[in-house]
Amino acid sequence: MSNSKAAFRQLVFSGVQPTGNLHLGNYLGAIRKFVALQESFDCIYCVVDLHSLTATLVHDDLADQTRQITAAYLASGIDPKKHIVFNQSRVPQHAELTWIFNCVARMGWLNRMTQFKEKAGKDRENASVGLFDYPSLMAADILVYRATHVPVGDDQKQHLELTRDIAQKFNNDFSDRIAALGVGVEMKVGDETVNGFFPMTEPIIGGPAARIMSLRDGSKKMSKSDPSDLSRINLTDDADAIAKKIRKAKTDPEPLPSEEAGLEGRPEARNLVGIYAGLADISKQEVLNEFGGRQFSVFKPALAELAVEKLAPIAAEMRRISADHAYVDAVLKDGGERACVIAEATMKTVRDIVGFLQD
Ligand code: AQP
Repeated sequence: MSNSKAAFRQLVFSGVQPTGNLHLGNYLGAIRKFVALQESFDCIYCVVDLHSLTATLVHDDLADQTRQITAAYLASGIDPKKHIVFNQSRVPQHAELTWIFNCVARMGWLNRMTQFKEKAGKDRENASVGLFDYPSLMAADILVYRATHVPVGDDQKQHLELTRDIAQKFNNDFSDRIAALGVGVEMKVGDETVNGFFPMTEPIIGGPAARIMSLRDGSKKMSKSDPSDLSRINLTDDADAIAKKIRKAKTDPEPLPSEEAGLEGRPEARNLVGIYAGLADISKQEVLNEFGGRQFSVFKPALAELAVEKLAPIAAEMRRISADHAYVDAVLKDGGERACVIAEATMKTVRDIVGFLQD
């Protein structure tokens, strides 16, 4: 007997933490992809304020930072009427599903997460339980909407793999109940066709800008929490700041190579070429076709000009939108209400699958 549905609804989910100034890595690695995916998917884009407590528990300005990320979404071209834009804490089902996933996920799985190791550093005993559990909340964020696709930067790849592991274990552990309730969906897992409630979510990672590195150190990713502001280009930087940061970006003394293979072992050069390619929406090889053999004294001003051309309109629009608190708050409220309807429908079934007594 098979009373399962044939396929999952194709749905995109992703989020950004309100933990400080958005930078070029967040934009090229994530937000620009969010914008492009609107054309072919229904999308849910979240400002993940619950996650931000793992970075800083007591924020002076969490509400304003939440508005700032929302403004970046809208200024970049996300349409909050056709799609859903909201802040995570408005939808308590994320936290509810996290608890169930905490009981599905294994300590060994979370112990392997490199982001926890990097963020906790040497003082693991003093790291918050929330930081350790971050990937479980991320899995719940995605699966509470049964999202099939998640655009993220390369640094989130391991968390997406964990999300699939959690979905698969939930589907296996509760397979009899899922079948008895008739709430499963047929899907391929490896060579097998299985019937599960949660999809095996696909990450959307890639392109020349999947991992933008610090402008000061080509081995470290560009990050909001890097103490050096010169390490990143903020979306709100003005033209002078962008030009200065690119001028001061670390490089090596060689001219740019003509072939991509020549970027091997030159992390700073590879990073700047990747940034140019990401901004111009071309491949690294196409950048090298134009700049191969040229010195950084020629390439850096061209990169600065391109960055200003692409980012200045977004920065201006962000300033305009984020000043309009009433508008931003209304977008988040409306998005939260629509997200809640989907999340509650999932949780009602999850509660039945788990066996909780409910009305
Ligand atoms: N350097 C990067 N290159 C490409 N993509 C990146 N992302 C982050 N840094 C880069 C992607 O941006 C999205 C949102 O990230 P986030 O703010 O939720 O968390 P994060 O990855 O922890 O970002 P940061 O800037 O490094 O913040 P802090 O310093 O607070 O930890 C994600 O899709 C991420 O992959």
